[in-house]
Amino acid sequence: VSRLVLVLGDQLSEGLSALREGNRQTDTVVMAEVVEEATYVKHHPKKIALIFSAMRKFAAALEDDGWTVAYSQLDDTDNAGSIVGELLRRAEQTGAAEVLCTEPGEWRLISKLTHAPIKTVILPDDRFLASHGEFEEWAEGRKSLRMEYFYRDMRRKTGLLMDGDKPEGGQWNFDHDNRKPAPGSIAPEGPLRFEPDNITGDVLALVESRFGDHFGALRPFWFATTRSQALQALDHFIGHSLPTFGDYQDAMLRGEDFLYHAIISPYLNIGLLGPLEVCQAAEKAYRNGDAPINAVEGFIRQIIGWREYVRGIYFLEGPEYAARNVLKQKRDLPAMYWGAETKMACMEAAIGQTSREAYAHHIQRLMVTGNFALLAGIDPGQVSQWYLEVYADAFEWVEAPNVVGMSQFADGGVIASKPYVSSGAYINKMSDYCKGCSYKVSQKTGEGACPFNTLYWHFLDRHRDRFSGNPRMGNMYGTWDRMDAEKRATVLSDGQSVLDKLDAGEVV
Ligand code: FAD
Ligand code: DLZ
Ligand code: SF4
Repeated sequence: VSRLVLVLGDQLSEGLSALREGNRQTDTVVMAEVVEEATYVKHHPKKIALIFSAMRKFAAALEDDGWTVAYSQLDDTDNAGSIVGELLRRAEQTGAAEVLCTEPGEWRLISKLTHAPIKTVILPDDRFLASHGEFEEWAEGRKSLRMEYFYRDMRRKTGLLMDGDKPEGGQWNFDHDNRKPAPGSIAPEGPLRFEPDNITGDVLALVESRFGDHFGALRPFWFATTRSQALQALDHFIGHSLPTFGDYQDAMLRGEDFLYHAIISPYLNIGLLGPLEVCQAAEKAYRNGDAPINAVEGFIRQIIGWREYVRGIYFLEGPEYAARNVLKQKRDLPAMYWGAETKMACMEAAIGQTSREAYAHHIQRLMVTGNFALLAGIDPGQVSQWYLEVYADAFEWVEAPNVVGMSQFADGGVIASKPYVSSGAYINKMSDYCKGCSYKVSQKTGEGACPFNTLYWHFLDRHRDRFSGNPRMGNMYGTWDRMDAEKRATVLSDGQSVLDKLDAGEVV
């Protein structure tokens, strides 16, 4: 009997479990550009274009490989508009009575497939290093689920950067050598860019006409859209940026959107690259003497550590995780997140490049836009939706733990042992944003004071009950309590005026 083999827009991997299990003689692959997936949040136009273009090229490659592919373009007149709708339509066309698919990266879609009125077999997504079972076993009985210990297990499991049963270089983690502020003059190579071909050109025209109202610039579009291009982009990173990746991983500079970052998360997350091959390429550079251990260890940790760990948390914690809001923060997301005017140079830089490139690096996401949202008491659901919309690499399995958990502490500390909050001093140390900002980072109170400075204390003060007993936050509360009472009152009232301005829709 014939079956349908579903391949979703972020499952563009030759070795996908559903393709391995399917039969290219008798089954039909179903791939569909659908309005429901393109608009369940209003994704950045570059993200939609990346996915559609890569889907079209992946479908063509499957056909070359002997598969029959039923591919639906978004504007096909009979397109049913949703994944399940398309499966039912293709089932009727082909007479197939069963769907084979690989587990989607989002509870929303898992639930739709589970409840579809056609028999659907969901296979594990084994493009990750740790299965759900392995993660559950690791998590079982632990008081706290810290990434570092999970990461060490992944090093042992993969053999990456191992020297027998010991970590290469004598330590598991070289982060004390990383995190330098960026020096004044650097000239990072940036990511490899690809000229759109005809297929991408068609997709760009489609996205422009259908999703032109979504936040962000569609052009110039330069993402890799095939596996072979993604491999070139990886090579380019390993050759040009990996050696300095560790040093400047946390730095931020005006006019430098990419620094020494890899810009491979969109390719990893849609399946054009696999995590192990990426790490092996980095390890090879180390073994050949082309990149130092601090850079290579740091890079590998992001992928086999953080990336696998957040996925484990997403599936371990269940469908309700993304909606958590333990701090009960309720404020609406300010218009500056959608490009409205702001006087804060750091926010303008991070949001501006997000709009242009559908990209910002980890520290911009965590310590600028994320930090501000947390300090300003923004509803974490709205914050999470923003991240899911604006980044080309955002899929809920990776976005939600990073935003709801790591950045907004809305999960109550499953991921982070304390909230990632800071005053303006951290941003000033790691970036050149504060020079030329309308606010003064050194000013703690008054009209021109950096909003991070006043909101930082406002946040700690209003969440005192929850955090003052946290041993990692004792110093912060100690500093606050030693400030004289009058100063504290001024800081709080200045912080409150920033919040009042946000509530009134005034420019901050
Ligand atoms: P590099 O800095 O060069 O790192 C290499 C790779 O490590 C990345 O490609 C990525 O695959 C992996 N990685 C690094 N950090 C993380 C992490 N915390 N979680 C998972 N993988 C990681 N990453 C996403 O892929 N999708 C998201 O939706 C996403 N949302 C985020 C939201 C917030 C608030 C924060 C703080 C981080 C988020 N991240 C997300 C993690 C990180 O910011 C991006 O993976 C990274 O910026 C991607 O750019 P890059 O390829 O240049 O990464
Ligand atoms: C994100 C996305 C978009 C924009 N469009 C499609 C689409 O048209 N067809 C498709 O199969 N997948 C798309 N995707 C990816 C899915 O939303 C993704 O598989 C789920 O969010 C689970 O990770
Ligand atoms: Fe951002 Fe404050 Fe620095 Fe301005 S002064 S760039 S608001 S940290």
